[in-house]
Amino acid sequence: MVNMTKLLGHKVAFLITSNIHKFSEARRVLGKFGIATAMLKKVQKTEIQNDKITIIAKTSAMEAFEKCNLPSVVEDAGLFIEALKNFPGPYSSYIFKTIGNRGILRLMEDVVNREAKFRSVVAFFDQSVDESKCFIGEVEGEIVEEWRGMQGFGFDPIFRPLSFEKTFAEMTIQEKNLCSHRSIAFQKFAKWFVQKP
Ligand code: ITT
Repeated sequence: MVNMTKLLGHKVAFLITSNIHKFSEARRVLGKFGIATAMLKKVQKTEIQNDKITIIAKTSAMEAFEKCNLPSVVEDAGLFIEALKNFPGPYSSYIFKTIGNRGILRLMEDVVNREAKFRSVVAFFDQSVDESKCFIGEVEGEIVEEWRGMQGFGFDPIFRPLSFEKTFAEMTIQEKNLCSHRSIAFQKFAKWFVQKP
């Protein structure tokens, strides 16, 4: 059987996503490890009734492998706001599409504790593993008082990582990759993936 994680001598990660920003961030991280990244557009997402992003990512990677028969990488991320009891967490996509950043800022009006974190789970599945391999990255930070920055996507304009002055949306991809949840998770994945036979 052809080893699809290697093409023309290069390691290739097939990232299943419909988010081009996510792909651009991941591609740069994996490139540093000599891994090429191909984006496979997510056609349909099964709505899993589960509040753990790890389980969502693991299941999505297995489903993707079943559908396309390629070694599949899926990344699922969420924003967890402490004062809101970790909301929106696994519901981040839905909340972003509905109330968006303005809605989150409204919920956070007059809230003193602004602590929040992003969590990213990278899941890999192919015929060589019994269950999806998972790699987790987290970044601590805060929800800023006012929307700042035009770059990035999603909650980037309202999240400032600890020890940085800028929000994610005020950073270039390279700057965001110095500290982001996604970058940490993909680096862990890359270290495992380059060793994989
Ligand atoms: P997929 O096609 O890969 O699923 P997605 O955009 O739906 O892409 P996720 O489910 O992983 O991505 O993310 C859930 C939501 O959390 C997403 O809609 C974004 O708005 C937000 N999000 C995830 N990562 C983020 C990041 O690095 N910066 C800002 N917002 C992020």
